[in-house]
Amino acid sequence: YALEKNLRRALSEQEFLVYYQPKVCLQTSRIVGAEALIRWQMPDVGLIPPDEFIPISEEIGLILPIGRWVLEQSCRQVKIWRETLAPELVISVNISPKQFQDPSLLNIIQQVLHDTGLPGYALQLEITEGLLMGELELLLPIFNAIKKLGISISLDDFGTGFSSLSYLQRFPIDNLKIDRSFIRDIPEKQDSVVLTRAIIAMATALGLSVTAEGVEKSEQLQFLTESRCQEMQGFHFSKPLSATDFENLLTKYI
Ligand code: G
Ligand code: G
Ligand code: NA
Ligand code: MN
Repeated sequence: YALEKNLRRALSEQEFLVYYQPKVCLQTSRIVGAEALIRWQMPDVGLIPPDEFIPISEEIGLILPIGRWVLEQSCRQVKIWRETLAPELVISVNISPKQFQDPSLLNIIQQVLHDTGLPGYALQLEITEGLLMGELELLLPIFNAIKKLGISISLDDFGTGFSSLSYLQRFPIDNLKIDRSFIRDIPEKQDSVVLTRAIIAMATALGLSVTAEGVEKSEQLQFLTESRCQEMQGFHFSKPLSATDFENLLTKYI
């Protein structure tokens, strides 16, 4: 209960921060995107990671205002970076399944794009496989409306859930994000090597782009380049950074 009270206060007292982790194009080695990752700067305690407060925020419904705040904050920031440092930067925002159950999600997204001036094609939504197990009839219209705004959709943590590959045909998905549990064991574990190659081949055949997350070593980078993966994210390149640090990184890459 104390946590719940603190979380409500965090929202009104603006104790949340957005961190940004770069996504790098394997072909050009340039930063092409950023994933927005929320942090809680709790007074006298320090920086609290999302794993410790997103699940409870989902339970108590606070994920709706928090999710809206992250979307607005990160779209506003990336609009500025596109104008000053990186004209083609795309922002990826994690969207909880609970946000998809909210009938006003589409309105909120439209409102945020309007208020921040960010074009829809500069926004990507990261969703998880669990969401796609919901009712197709309810979800598909929302997905289609999102796509009409030019927004792209990425399937996060791919390979870990109860993914049915038919989802990839039924929903207008643009990108697969290979879960870092596969990348972690490359090149040591043959299973992970084979599965990652297969995921990239399948995605390519379906016309989807692929992002590898959790890239930590240059051997992994080399493997992904040879396997024609398009994008990578991970500590090998950078951990998630504050807006100031991300901006410094962008400045170096001009
Ligand atoms: O940044 P970190 O690796 O600690 O993130 C842990 C988890 O929290 C990740 O799975 C990430 O998707 C999730 N997460 C981070 N920011 C957000 C957010 O703004 N909204 C939602 N729904 N999840 C987030
Ligand atoms: O579930 P999701 O993909 O949204 O998780 C993003 C989280 O992954 C972030 O919290 C980030 O800190 C973490 N992360 C990003 N890159 C790496 C990496 O190279 N290694 C590890 N162990 N974690 C990473
Ligand atoms: Na994510
Ligand atoms: Mn992920």
